[in-house]
Amino acid sequence: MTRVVTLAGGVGGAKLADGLQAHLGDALTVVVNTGDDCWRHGLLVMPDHDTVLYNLAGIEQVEWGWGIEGDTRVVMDQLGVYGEETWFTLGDRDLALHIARTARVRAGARITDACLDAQAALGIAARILPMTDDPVATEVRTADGWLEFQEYFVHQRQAPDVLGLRFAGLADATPTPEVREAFETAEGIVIAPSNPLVSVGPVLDVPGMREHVQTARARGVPVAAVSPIIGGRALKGPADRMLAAAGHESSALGVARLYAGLADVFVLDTADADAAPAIAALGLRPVVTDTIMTDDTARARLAAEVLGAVG
Ligand code: FO1
Repeated sequence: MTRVVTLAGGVGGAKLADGLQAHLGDALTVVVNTGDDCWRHGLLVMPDHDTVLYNLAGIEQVEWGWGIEGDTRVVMDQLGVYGEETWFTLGDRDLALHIARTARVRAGARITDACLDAQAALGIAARILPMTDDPVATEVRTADGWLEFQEYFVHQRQAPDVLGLRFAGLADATPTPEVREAFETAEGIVIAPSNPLVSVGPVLDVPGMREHVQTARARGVPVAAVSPIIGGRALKGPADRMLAAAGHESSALGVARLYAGLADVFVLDTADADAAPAIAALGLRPVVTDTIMTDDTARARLAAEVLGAVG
């Protein structure tokens, strides 16, 4: 089976990763963004890892794209009684992950090892690797100053205009040995349909990560990127507004420009088929298909198309 490494962030990346796992099983490695990670009630919460974890375990809350299907909020409600913040909602079963993982990390385990423990416990075939075990924190500049990512994304419901982005700690972060080894043995690389600025961007900008991708490409490993923008819009989250605010075109072509020189193939939705010639002019082979993953069948179908492009 082709060993594939996928770079992913939130919901879109998790859905494609789930589709890829259906085909690849343990030949899939997902390298996830950790810039959204945060400490809540003394516990380490890793939204992008955990969204992929629950999707690959088949227990994700599908409507929201995060958390566990059918989860309850008894602990959250009681935390409110004690005056704790409750705007960042953590379900009871989700809290169990944060308690177990935080306990392992406090006992000296690497974050990667604590994550791999949870994946094994949930019987997940693929591997989900944090991009680094070093602390990285995405921050969003708004008219009211710099906000922590979840304060912007959840508490302020992505309402403020994004005037800037920064990634505290990223310049000093290093890829884990597992991430380096995944790229060294990769036979295909997929950039998932995640936010190019705050999900895929931080992964690629871990010092040395782009070199890992380019070294793989130099030995013939194909790289396919999937557009997270369809008809100028993001299906979920603020990617379209963030792209525009950062001076990029909020379109499949605008995203393709960000991956030119890094990817060989660009997978875009039929809604944007007219952009294919301009994308080809960037040196990316366009693959036009239905990229909307409404259910497991659609996830596996898109994954098959993507694997066909890197297989
Ligand atoms: N997103 C929300 O819109 N509201 C929440 O209360 C919320 C809680 C939450 C808890 C755990 C977790 O892993 C994710 C959670 N998210 C919530 C989603 C999260 O903010 C996003 O998944 C990422 O940070 C953006 O990709």
